[in-house]
Amino acid sequence: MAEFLEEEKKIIIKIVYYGPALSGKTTNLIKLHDIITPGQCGDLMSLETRGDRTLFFDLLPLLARTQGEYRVKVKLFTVPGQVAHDATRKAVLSRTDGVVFIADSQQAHAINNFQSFENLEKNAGRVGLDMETLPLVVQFNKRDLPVILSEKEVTQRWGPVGLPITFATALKGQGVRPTFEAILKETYRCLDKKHHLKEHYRITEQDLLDILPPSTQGP
Ligand SMILES: Nc1nc2c(ncn2[C@@H]2O[C@H](COP(=O)(O)OP(=O)(O)OP(=O)(O)O)[C@@H](O)[C@H]2O)c(=O)[nH]1
Ligand SMILES: [Mg+2]
Repeated sequence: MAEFLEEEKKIIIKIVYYGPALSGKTTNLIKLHDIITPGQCGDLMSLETRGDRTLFFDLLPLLARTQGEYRVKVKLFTVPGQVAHDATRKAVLSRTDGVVFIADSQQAHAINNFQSFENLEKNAGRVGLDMETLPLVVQFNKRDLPVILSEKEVTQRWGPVGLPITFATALKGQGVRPTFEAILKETYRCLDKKHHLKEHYRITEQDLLDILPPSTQGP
């Protein structure tokens, strides 16, 4: 639920990276932090980590430049994927405007992905988010590993869920940007419908996409 701070002329949009343990949620934020220019990107804050594991959450604050008087802040969060941290996942998910679900492409992780997606559905319900209308993009990460589901298998299994699917090797930065662009578009569409961002605030989809620097090559 985007926050509209009328006095400060600021709109805050929240996007949460969700998914099973070690699927690459934090890595996606690290790579976005690497490519977005410092003027539009704050520090990546990682709250409590042990080794690779997020214990609480990560936060990356981004700033979109707009034509109108309102500024838009986009806050990216990750949840801790480990099963035990369900209460934290629920708290981080609360009031989000969009979700990127990071799945692990390895065959051995196929069940974990579905369980984590079911956990997302359950927690969305608990915090009053409607999965039917929530902007959502699914990324299949770790495409560089040897024993993974093929793109065809992923599409067969996840296609019926009816969500946009992207493929990534976040560790090398591949696919991170298209995934972020996809969730920005989905989230903009949803917020514009609800709050008339373009008409009332002169904020366009392109304003959000311009958080990313112009793409020079590939993904
Ligand atoms: N081979 C490979 N490894 C990756 C890729 N993306 C992330 N990793 C590695 O996977 C491990 C976990 O990545 P994280 O980004 O910390 O995973 P996470 O989803 O934030 O994990 P939790 O915080 O425990 O939920 C790290 O060692 C990453 O370097 C990828 O595309 N390919
Ligand atoms: Mg993490």
